[in-house]
Amino acid sequence: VVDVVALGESMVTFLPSRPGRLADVPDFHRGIGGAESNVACGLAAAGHSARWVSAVGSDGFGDHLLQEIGAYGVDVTSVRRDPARPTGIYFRTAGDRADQAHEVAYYRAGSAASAMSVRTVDLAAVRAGRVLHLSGITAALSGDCLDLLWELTEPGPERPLVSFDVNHRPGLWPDADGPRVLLDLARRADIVFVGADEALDAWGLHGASAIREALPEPGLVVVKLGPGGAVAFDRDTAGAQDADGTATLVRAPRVDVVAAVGAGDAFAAGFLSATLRGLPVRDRLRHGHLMAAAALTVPGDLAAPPARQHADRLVALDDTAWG
Ligand code: KDG
Repeated sequence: VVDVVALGESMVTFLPSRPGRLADVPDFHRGIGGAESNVACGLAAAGHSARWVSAVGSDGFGDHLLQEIGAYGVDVTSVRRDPARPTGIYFRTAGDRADQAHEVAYYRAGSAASAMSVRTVDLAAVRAGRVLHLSGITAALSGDCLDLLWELTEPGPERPLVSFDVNHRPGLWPDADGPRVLLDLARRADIVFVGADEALDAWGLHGASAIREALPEPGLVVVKLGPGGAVAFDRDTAGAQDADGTATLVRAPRVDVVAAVGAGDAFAAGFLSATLRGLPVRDRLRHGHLMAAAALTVPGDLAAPPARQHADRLVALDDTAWG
């Protein structure tokens, strides 16, 4: 059994060589992006067995994604090569300063991954992990991709623990259905990751408790509060009479942010790694923050996480070190 399977589209990313608007940037560095494969890479780097399931074109960018993600130790053997469709790519600016707009230009409509469906994806390979990590990005890619998520989140004996990162990307949704669909999907998951800002944008929900009330089903809901940290509502381990579950808030370490992109994925990887190790919720949040801190301090999506022994020592520091 693999520890974690992550399913979703990955893309070759082009990052500007210097600050500025996309209209002005003269050249770009190539990187890799993809929320779900980022989570798989983070978990593999943290010592877990991880598989990424997706589709890429039979093109050089597809080769590049398989090489790079495979080099993290992620099993890429279930990624389909599609000779008829290209690998998606995207360009973005860092948008790290508050006064700087964050621009994203996707070239992914009609990509190989957007054609994933219950017919083309190896469902047994997707369900073979202890944890299946999905995100709301896939829901926006196509009707077939959305049907695939409904199938994978259908309750049943074959279903692994489903982790779902809401990842609301308004620019990807062709219509106004996104928020409603994302809420329905989140309600079918076992572990949900959502930013307080995206819950406000998508669902008009103010604050962590309102989000928790809107998601009564999942055993565990993690609401990310940016620099304020993250709060986990853990219904699974709460007493039967405690209908709201227990809430655990852990503040985030303060770091000099280079680029926020990838930080949510790194947080999910740290949290899931600690979950697989059976650690208590407070320590899962701390491991999430440590991996996110590493990702926040590099321009690309992925950063090498602290070694497990080192991370464990940081997590074990007393509450004064964690604010
Ligand atoms: O979380 C980082 C991702 O947003 C980035 O890698 C690109 O997957 C991506 C997307 O679809 O926005």
